[in-house]
Amino acid sequence: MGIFGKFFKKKNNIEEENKIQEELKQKENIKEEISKKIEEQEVKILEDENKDLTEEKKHDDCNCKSDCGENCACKNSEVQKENLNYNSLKENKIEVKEEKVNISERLTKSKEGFFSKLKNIFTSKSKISDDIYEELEDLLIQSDIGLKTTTKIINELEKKVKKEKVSEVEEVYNILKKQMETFLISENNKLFIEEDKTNIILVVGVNGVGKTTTIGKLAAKYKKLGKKVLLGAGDTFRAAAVEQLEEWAKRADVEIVKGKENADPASVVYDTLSKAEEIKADVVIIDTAGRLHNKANLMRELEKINNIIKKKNGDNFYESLLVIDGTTGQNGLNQAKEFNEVTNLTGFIVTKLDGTAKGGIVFSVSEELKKPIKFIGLGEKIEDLVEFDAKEFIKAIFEN
Ligand SMILES: Nc1nc2c(ncn2[C@@H]2O[C@H](COP(=O)(O)OP(=O)(O)O)[C@@H](O)[C@H]2O)c(=O)[nH]1
Ligand SMILES: [Mg+2]
Repeated sequence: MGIFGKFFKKKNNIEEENKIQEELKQKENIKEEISKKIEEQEVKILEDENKDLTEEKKHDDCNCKSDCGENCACKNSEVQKENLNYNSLKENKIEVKEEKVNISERLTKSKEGFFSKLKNIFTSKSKISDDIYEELEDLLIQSDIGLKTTTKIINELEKKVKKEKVSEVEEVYNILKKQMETFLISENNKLFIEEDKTNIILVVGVNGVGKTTTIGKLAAKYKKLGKKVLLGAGDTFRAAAVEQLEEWAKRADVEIVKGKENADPASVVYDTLSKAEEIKADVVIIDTAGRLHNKANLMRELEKINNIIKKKNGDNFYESLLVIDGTTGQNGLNQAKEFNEVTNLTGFIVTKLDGTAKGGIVFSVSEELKKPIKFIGLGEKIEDLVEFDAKEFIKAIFEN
């Protein structure tokens, strides 16, 4: 082959190679697009599942027979009367000593959003008029406090202002502040963790609200207090869920019991409680799956888990905490109502309050379900879970 022949052959080879490279690149792009589409689809399925759970409204034992709105008191009225038998508990509770997280700083979004507007309503008026109540009503609803709780707040405020013959606008603001504090249930808002026994904490809630993260944070807290902590990986729907809890167990330096993927969650709970007996654990925290297709499934699953706990724990008290994502607004309240129907909740944990300008859900779950918020999540790190203190919370959002 002459020099030109060689040159053209080389040129052809290069062209061939470029073509192959181009084809490979195109294939890579298509692959990327497909996996993006699959991912989007998966997220949508997940969202739909969670929506199902909150939107499915079967009011079997509700007299209103229509769609329960905010104003329906069907189940709530019973729930409100429900009295947890805390008195039977011994007094030797273990207190969680908080590492000081600056709540006020973490709630900056809420303060800048809703609560600064609240202050404006009062500072922009020189005398008390209906405008104040109207603007206040709009703002409370916007902030996810919900119609029912908002109406109650406004009515009580108006009554008090009239009764006490208040004439200063600033005084109305102070009354509102005190009143909102009373809406936050402060009885039994500490976790009941006793000495010399195995304390069980069951953690429930829909997917993505922050259950596993919160469990990791709780585990670290009790470990720091010198307790023997055991985690139960009851979310067996995905291998990744077990791995995530395992990661947290490592971080908090505590033990974990896990089943195989798709194992019966109740059997994992059983194994966890057996292990707890064996190692004499002080605190057992059980993770559960939120990816349940509908209320019937959820009910069955939780009933099984609760039965196993009762079998092992007898009639002894155990914590059953619902985790609510603070950024999901009134959806969170609907979830609380749904879960409250199927399991005897002992309190709530509201997460992601660092990421929302509307902290209103804190007021509506506490007021409507008459159960305490025990912890709030203020970030993704291990120390970002703080015991809920109504006074401190009000102070943080009402003051600059
Ligand atoms: N900003 C913020 N993110 C949180 C908080 N709690 C949980 N998360 C995040 O929420 C996402 C879902 O949490 P995960 O624990 O997996 O939820 P699960 O499905 O209920 O177990 C994760 O990315 C967490 O880091 C919180 O208090 N603040
Ligand atoms: Mg999880």
